[in-house]
Amino acid sequence: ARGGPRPLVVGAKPFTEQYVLSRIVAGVLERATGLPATTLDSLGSTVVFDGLRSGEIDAYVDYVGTLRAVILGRTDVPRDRAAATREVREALAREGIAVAAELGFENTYVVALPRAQAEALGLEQIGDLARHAPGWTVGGDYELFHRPEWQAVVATYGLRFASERSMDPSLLFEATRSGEVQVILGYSTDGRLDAYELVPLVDDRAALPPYDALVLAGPRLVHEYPAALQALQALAGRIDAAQMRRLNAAVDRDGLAPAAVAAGFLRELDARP
Ligand code: PBE
Repeated sequence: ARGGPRPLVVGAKPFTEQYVLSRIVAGVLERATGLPATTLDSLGSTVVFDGLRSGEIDAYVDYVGTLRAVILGRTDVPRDRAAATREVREALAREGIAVAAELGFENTYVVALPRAQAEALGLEQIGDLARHAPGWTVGGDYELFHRPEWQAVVATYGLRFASERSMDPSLLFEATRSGEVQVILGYSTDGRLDAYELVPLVDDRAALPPYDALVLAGPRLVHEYPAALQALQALAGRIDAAQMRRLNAAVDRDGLAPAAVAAGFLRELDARP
């Protein structure tokens, strides 16, 4: 049998940002513990959280609104951003999970469509879609249409689409070009919104919660590797939305590997501690 402790495991949901951030977190953990850290990709929100809670996964990045909706089952939209984060922190602490760092950006769902179409029809706010929705197909990732946030958007703005199409989030953008879908629920930190000339509609009635990104640490890090937890704290406030969009674009637009983008980020972090 092989001796020594098992490698640390960092989880990732199935989209670019998660691939990049998991490799950043893994890099920090390796340096702080001397243990190898592997990444486990393409897990759904519930699966990755359960893995963290049970100790199969040691860390991953999740978002305040997601944790509130999917994990705590809260469907109301919090008024106060800091209070929402605090509420999530406290609930996680009761499960033996620590928030190691608030990264400094949010990644919210954005309702977006081709700019030319939005301008031609005079669409600016999500509610402006109500008239067109019955003739349109909306695209989203594999979780969206089962999530309470989608129910909230649909109910708040009275939207009834002709159909809903789930797909890999990396295909959503091309689907607006091919005409397979007319509207998407993309991610606000996606590096391709501009390149595909998509315009986000304003959530003027605040149907969506805040989605601030948190690095979560599981029981094993909390109890056995306090130095690792401390090392992750160095990531607090180090990635704003513009930076995250650049990291995502380096993968999705420029074709770099997530591991290479993560390594570049860590080198820069070292250069300006
Ligand atoms: N989000 C937007 C999703 C995907 C991107 C952060 C709300 C989530 O992972 O929960």
